[in-house]
Amino acid sequence: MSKITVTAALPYANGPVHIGHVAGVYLPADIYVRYLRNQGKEVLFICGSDEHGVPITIRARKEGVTPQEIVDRFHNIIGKSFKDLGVSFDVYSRTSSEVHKETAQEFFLDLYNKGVFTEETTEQYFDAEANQFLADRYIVGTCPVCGNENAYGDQCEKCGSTLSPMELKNPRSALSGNAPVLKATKNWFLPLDKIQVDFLDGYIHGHSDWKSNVQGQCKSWLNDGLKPRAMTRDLDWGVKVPLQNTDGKVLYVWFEAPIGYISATRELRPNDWKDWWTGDSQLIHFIGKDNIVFHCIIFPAMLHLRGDGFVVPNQVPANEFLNLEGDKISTSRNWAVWLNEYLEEFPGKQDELRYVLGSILPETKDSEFTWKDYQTRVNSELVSIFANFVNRVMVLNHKFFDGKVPNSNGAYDEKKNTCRIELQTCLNQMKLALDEFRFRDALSELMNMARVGNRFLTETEPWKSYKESPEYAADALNFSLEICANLAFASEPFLPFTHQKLCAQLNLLPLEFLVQAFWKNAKLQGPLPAGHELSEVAHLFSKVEDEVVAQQINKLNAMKADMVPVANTSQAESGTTEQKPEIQYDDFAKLDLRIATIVAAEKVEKADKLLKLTLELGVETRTVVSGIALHYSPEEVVNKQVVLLANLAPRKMRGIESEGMILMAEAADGRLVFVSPAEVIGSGSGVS
Ligand code: B3M
Ligand code: ZN
Repeated sequence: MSKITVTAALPYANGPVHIGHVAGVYLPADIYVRYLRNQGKEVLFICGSDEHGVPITIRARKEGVTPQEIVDRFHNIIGKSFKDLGVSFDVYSRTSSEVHKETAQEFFLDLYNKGVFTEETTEQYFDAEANQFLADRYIVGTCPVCGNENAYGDQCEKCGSTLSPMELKNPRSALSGNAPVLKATKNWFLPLDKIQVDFLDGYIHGHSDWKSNVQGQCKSWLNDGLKPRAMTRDLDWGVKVPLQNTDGKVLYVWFEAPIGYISATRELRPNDWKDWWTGDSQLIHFIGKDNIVFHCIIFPAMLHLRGDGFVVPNQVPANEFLNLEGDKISTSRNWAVWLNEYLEEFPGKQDELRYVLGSILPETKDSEFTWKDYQTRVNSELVSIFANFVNRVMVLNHKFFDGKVPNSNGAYDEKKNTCRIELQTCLNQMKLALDEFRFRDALSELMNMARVGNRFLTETEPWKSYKESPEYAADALNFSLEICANLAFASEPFLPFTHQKLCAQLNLLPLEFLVQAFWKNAKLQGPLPAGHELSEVAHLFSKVEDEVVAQQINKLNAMKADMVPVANTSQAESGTTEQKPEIQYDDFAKLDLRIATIVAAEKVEKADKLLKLTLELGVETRTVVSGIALHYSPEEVVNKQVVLLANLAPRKMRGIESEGMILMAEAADGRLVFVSPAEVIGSGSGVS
């Protein structure tokens, strides 16, 4: 039997994961791996934190800590939140580990010794003051396409153009603000142009079995013609280049991160890790659409050139993006539902989130999460159909048959056979959908099975028949329990917590062999033996109240508002930096802007972005909560003079009444800078 290595994209350890990550990558991957395991297949589920790359160094600079401190913090938060959601990795490793460094350097050296790389000396932007070469993200300038003055060296957030640093007009360093100089530097390039002809064209066109969104993106890259790409960078945070005289150079993050899958396998299976990456093993990558080129073009090219029997990816079922309440999910704008916060605020409701996200997975196009939809699906599907059916069956069995499985006696054989055909059809559809990575469709079949159960119970009404003809009630409830057991087995890949709870209620232990019997051939399991003792009844799901929805939407809007007003939102993933719609003077005149002096500051409990400030405005003092805690410590801001929007309606943030808002400007690299008077002036002075 072939081994199957299933990987999930390594999340950047520069922040927590949010529901977009879960729906894009981790939930579909977990459903699929559970499905394979339940069939008794040899599968490893591999993941870990991606701990190099510029986003991490940007956050470290913002917070004034080391990159290692950032990745240590978020590696643990991310790993715990996946575990608590039931994402069943066999290993969750990290790319700052020694085994990864060794594996990545070995891989590079192997290709180097095979003469794969071309050595090219190019001119790169260098910041003389910071004494370092500048990664694309650290170069800012005017976009040649749309004129945005805060475009990055690799991309313009305003018009979406992919850029190279040399295309920017008036480039400046995001580190020192100075104009960078061009300096010669040698790096090692992967000749993708050559590899395209030798291997990639055939490989990609050979995969007509890949999802159309994946094929489409790959073919457009091939049609544009691949270009050599540097696999080393002049940076100090990353895996060092394992060659002489390469100080200050690291492996390109997208060269070494996919090797993280290999090093994580090595960490897990030191003795036979290679068996999972060579021979007839299958390799399946679960990713988001922004990672397609790295998993379908660059990494396969690396594996192919490595040779030594390394396999190349067989399947890359990439998902599109999940949006949130009508807007793109944006970490920098705090427009996200963070997984760790959901798990904290909704204890024991992992499967509600798995079910709702599983029902809206962005498998072929972007999809939308709203809290209203979360409430509707939980209340009208999980509670009203699935849980309601199970609960009625369990209560009736405890009431009429002392909590034991009653005898079946053929009373409803015809109806039962019809139901069994329907249930088996649902299961066949479920299996087909899972084999084709259509997890939404597969999950909908689980709910269809529960609908069959509900209809059977309603048609047979054992609570009525019990009085006159208890044998009818017995037959009906025996079969209803059979459906419950099949629901328990079928739910395992999707709702593992519900699977456990339902099997416990049915007193079905040990589970493994029962679940495998069900999934091995996707066959319905027969009735439970008469007399089998059931365990206590327990509610599987509870309704989501309107207040919960309102509270979550308020939280989102408050978090968005917490983000201090910035001169422009040139942050990654944000909207446009376009000028806002024109206003009249009268509109401006409504603003009461004052100079205020910060006389006290403190962190806000459990809100790593917020500082509580006490401002003095001449005769009065104000309390203002501001989202600058990641940028300034309380000590740094005391005695600063700021501009306060004094007549902004007060609002509660984390229980604190915030009376106004201070103005901040945002630098291109994301730093927040105070808007202050050019010289000290009396507090309370008006600004106009
Ligand atoms: N760290 C995830 C991202 O681009 C990236 C995946 C690496 S998988 C090797 O958001
Ligand atoms: Zn632009």
